[in-house]
Amino acid sequence: MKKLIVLLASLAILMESQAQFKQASLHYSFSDLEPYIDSTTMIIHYTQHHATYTKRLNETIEKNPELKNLTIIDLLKLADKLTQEVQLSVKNNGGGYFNHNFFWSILAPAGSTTISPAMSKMIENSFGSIENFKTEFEKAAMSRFGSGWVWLIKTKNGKLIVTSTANQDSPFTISKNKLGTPILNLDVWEHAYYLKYQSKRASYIKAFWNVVNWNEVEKLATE
Ligand code: MN3
Repeated sequence: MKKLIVLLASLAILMESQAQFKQASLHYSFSDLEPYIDSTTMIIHYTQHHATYTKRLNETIEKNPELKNLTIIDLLKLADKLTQEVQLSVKNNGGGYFNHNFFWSILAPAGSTTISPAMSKMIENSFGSIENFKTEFEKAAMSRFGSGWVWLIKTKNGKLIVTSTANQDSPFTISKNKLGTPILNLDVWEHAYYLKYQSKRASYIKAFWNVVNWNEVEKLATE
């Protein structure tokens, strides 16, 4: 069954190869984040949820050729200025497209990366300690009502802050956060954890720390 889903998804991706926005390829296999993120969740999340946002975003771009050739970030920043229907699609499908590509990039198999001394220093400078940072991030993830995302953002002055967004909003579509660059995010939609963790969002959030790609986070923080 899993093989069939992967095969069908691969065909769909092949057919979409002419589209402007494409799902980022994963740097690990669907099962590599086990046991913290299970492979069935990864398969459904990547080949169904993320694929659908991507497909619908491309359909919106096809229907609105004036939006062609913008980067996804420029498109998200522009969302507020678009007509309501296009704005909704850009926020939901464009946000879903970007947020997931970003999420896949900051994940890695457990034990494959660690927080470097430089990254630790950066976190300590903003939160006092790694532990305080994790507590604040977990609190934001737990208190996000309904569906959404939690973010670690580097602001223009270099300070790191934690914030959360509803639905598929991103730091680029939320005006108060537009000045920041995301360097880490976590999907707290139920589809991201329900198969394994059911209603225990807190357990999923704790498990997430095991599969963070700290090399990528540091790269984003120092770009
Ligand atoms: Mn998701």
